[in-house]
Amino acid sequence: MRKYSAFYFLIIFIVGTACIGITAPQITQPVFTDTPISTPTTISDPSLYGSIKIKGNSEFITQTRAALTLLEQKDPDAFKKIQTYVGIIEQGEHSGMWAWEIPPRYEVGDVTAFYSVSWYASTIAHDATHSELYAQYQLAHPGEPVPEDAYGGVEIERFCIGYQVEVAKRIGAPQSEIDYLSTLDGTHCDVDDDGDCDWDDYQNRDW
Ligand SMILES: [Ca+2]
Ligand SMILES: [Ca+2]
Repeated sequence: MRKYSAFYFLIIFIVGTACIGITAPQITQPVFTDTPISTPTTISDPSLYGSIKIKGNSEFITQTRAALTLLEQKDPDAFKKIQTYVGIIEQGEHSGMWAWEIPPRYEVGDVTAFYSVSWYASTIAHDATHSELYAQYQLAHPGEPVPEDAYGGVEIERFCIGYQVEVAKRIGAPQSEIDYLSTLDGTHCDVDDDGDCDWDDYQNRDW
């Protein structure tokens, strides 16, 4: 008889424990059921980072996500500007900001994207500034065409490089990248050295 008593005690103990085990998750069930529905949909599409659409091969998407993560973590203000003024980041032959497109698109060549994560990140901030200037002019002059010198040209390049240096420092870019940026005088966009920054220059970009 003593053996049976011990047996029943054991059964009750197990059932009792099991009941607690079942009851506890039921209380928090709404949390557990809500989370798996919303989270995987955002994680499962690596080509979306916040509101930014990334277009390119898988290496490009991985590199772009790394650059955006660095900006988001180390320079939230720059990341906020990028989210506002860049809708698409697309792998391309050259690097340049298509500010007049809807949404604005930053086209990036592999030379720029794969030089380093910090370099790539700082160029995204640089080109978001071109797009920001375009959008600001448009907002201030509704219905008017946006002149090129409102968002491009040597003076604007200097302004964007200045901002890029600040971002590079905040995201912990190596000194070599900061030193290189400080050598740029804004004329890097004039690739064929004829005094302007036009379509010919864009086509001749090796970055
Ligand atoms: Ca030129
Ligand atoms: Ca020209």
